[in-house]
Parts: sequence; C-alpha cells; structure tokens
Amino acid sequence: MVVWDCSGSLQTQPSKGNFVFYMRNKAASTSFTSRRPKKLAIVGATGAVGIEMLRVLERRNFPVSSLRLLASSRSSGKKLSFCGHEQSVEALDERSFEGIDIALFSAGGDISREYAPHAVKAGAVVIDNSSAFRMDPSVPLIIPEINAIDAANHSGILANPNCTTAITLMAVHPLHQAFGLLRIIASSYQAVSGTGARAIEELKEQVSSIAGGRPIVPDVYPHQIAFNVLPHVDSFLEGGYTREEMKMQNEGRRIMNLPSFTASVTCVRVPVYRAHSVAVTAEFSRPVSLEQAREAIMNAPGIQLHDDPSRAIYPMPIECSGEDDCRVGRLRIDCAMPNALTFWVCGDQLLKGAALNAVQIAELL
Ligand code: NAP
Ligand code: 2RA
Repeated sequence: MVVWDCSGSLQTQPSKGNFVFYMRNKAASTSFTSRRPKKLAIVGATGAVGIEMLRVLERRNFPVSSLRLLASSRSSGKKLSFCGHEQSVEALDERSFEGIDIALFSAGGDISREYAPHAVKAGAVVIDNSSAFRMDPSVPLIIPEINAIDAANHSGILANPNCTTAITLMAVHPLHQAFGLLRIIASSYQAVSGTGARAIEELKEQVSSIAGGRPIVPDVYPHQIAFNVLPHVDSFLEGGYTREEMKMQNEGRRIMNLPSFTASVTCVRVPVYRAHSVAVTAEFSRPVSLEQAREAIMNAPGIQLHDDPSRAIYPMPIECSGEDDCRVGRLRIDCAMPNALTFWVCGDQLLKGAALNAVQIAELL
C-alpha cells in the first residue's frame, strides 16, 4: 500500500515579525486517535475550500494511503498536486466512494444532501462543510477545540460549522468558560473567498475594471463589491435576519451545549480577499475582568491574543490569511452593558472556518 509521504513538504508558518503577542505554548488542538493511513476522498476538490484541504492535509502530514479528488464533470481530468504528485480530478458520481474511509465534502449543500448518503452506504465517514446537516441532531457539529468529545457520537456524518460561527466561537468559548456566556451582539466583516472561487475573481475583475475606467457588471453579488460593503450574506429570512446571521445562535447552541445562548448578528461582505473579522460584544452571567479574560484567551488552543492598541497591534485579515490560529484584540470592558466584554476576532475562514477544522475532525476519527 502506498502511503503518501508529505513530510518533505511539511512547512512551518513564516514568522510575522513582532506581531505574535501574548502567545503561550498551548497543547496541540487535536491529536490522532489512529495513525493508520486513510483512504480519503475530497468532494469539491477544485473549490476554494477543497484546494485548502489539500494544503492542510499536506502541512499536517495526515496519513493518506489513497486520495480521490472529486468535482463536477467540468473539472474531470484537471490535475491538482498533492505531496508533490499530480493527481487527476474525477467527476463525482454515486460510485465514487467505494473503498473510501473518510470523505471530506465541500461542494455545497445540495451535493452533500445527494451524495453523503451514498458515501456512508459505501462505508465512509463523511465530514461535511456545507450547512446541509449542521442542525440534524444525529450529526455532531464539531469544533475540536470546544467539543471534540461529541465527535464519537457520529452515525457516519459529522458537520463542520459555518465559518463565521467557528471563528467567533474560538474567542467566545474560552470567555464562556471563565464567566458564563449569556448572549452576544456581533457584526461580521466577511471576505469574498467565503463565497467561493468565483467571488474572488469577481472582486479582482471589478478592482481592475474600476481602475481602468471600465464598467462593471455584478454577477456573484447583487451589487458592486469592490470599494463597497454589502450588509447581506446568504438569503433573508422572515424577521429580517439572514440565514448566515442565525447560524451563530443555532450552531453556537449545539457546539457549546448551551441551549439558552442568544446571538444578534449583522453579517457584512467586505472587499477583502481572505479571512473574516467579527466585532463582538458578549454578555456574561458573572462579573468580568480584563485580566482573567486575557488569561482565558491566552490559555485556549487555536486562538492568540494580539492586543496592544498603543502600538497599533490588533488582528487584521491580511495578517490572519494563511494562519491556522484565530486572533483576538481590542479586548475591553464594554461601556454600555454590565458583565460584558467587547472585542475583535479575526480568522482565516478557509482554514479554521473550513479546511483546517474539517481535517482536525478527521484527525479525531
Ligand atoms: P467553490 O469555490 O465555489 O467550490 C465549489 C466546489 O464544488 C468546486 O470544487 C466545484 O467543482 C464543486 N462542485 C460544484 N458543483 C458540483 C457538482 N455538481 N458535482 C460535484 N462537484 C461540484 O466553493 P467553496 O467556497 O469551496 O465552498 C464549498 C462548500 O464549503 C460550500 O458548501 C460552502 O458553504 C462551504 N464553506 C465554504 C467556506 C469558504 O470560506 N469558502 C467556509 C466554510 C464552508 P467544479 O470546480 O468542477 O465546479
Ligand atoms: C460566507 N459563511 O462567508 C460563508 C462561507 N461558508 O459566505
């Protein structure tokens, strides 16, 4: 059996100068229960998340004995590289999962709903990035740093949370453990790569058209995204919130096992290529202290405190892009609400919000 050896391509993250602040040695966020090499399939391998999955599997030296790259028939025969080898993409069909141990799905909810049952029937464990199964009580919804223990209760499918939820909870959960979370009020600043590969091209094309004095024709988004912000992510629901906004409360309750948690969120698309940011005010049941809050963030895995406003140090998407850990800054006692903290959290939504979290879940299996 061939075992892909990625150890030669294992890369350490480049240092970002003086920007890593208040970081302590923290335990690795997940660990393998078994290093037995796995037969993997990636559904949506050519997409923004799928490509990142390949890079994350390489970087974490995930033990892979075989890899099947699946996408639409449009991509059939396209070559993608994994551990220095070129591998062909195949068109997804019902028989794609024969002999597969783990299938990472990242091709949208409709594809997951249609093909995940075929994968499970073939004996694979599905880790799904779409929203198709996140609220299904029989499907564990996992952020390994928060509720890895729930992963054991799967019946063939595990779900990855929405990216904005994942990044926000990475900061909120350690504070919940310190002070007892009641609710949050938040606004997101979401990068275009959150919409997928076509949206990245749309922003590039609009920037270049506007610079060249050419007209733009919005396609992926309902309005111009270059030099603009859209208070509109996902579809609108009765009551005025969007689906994306309600994911924070609905998914947050499941992940933190906190049915009373409430979240009022405004999700905004911004002309940033990569990494989401969220401004959060969190109210707690117990009095808060800045010192304890900083301590809680510093001791939590997968999150770093970058917080020195006097030196203009705070998390920014441009610095979080390509980074596994999320970052928190602008941490302060809220001036309008008792027992509340206000802060800014940033994270690479293609990584912690999708590919990294999915691979971390696979590492639990
Ligand atoms: P994307 O860049 O648009 O990629 C979509 C992928 O799905 C491509 O590989 C595409 O293949 C494949 N696909 C489309 N139609 C298909 C079909 N009929 N059969 C097989 N494969 C098909 O989208 P993305 O951003 O990677 O997102 C993928 C999923 O991850 C979505 O469910 C999204 O909600 C979720 N997610 C995304 C993010 C993010 O930050 N982007 C974060 C969390 C979760 P072709 O190239 O052949 O069209
Ligand atoms: C977005 N939440 O940024 C999506 C990615 N899943 O639109």
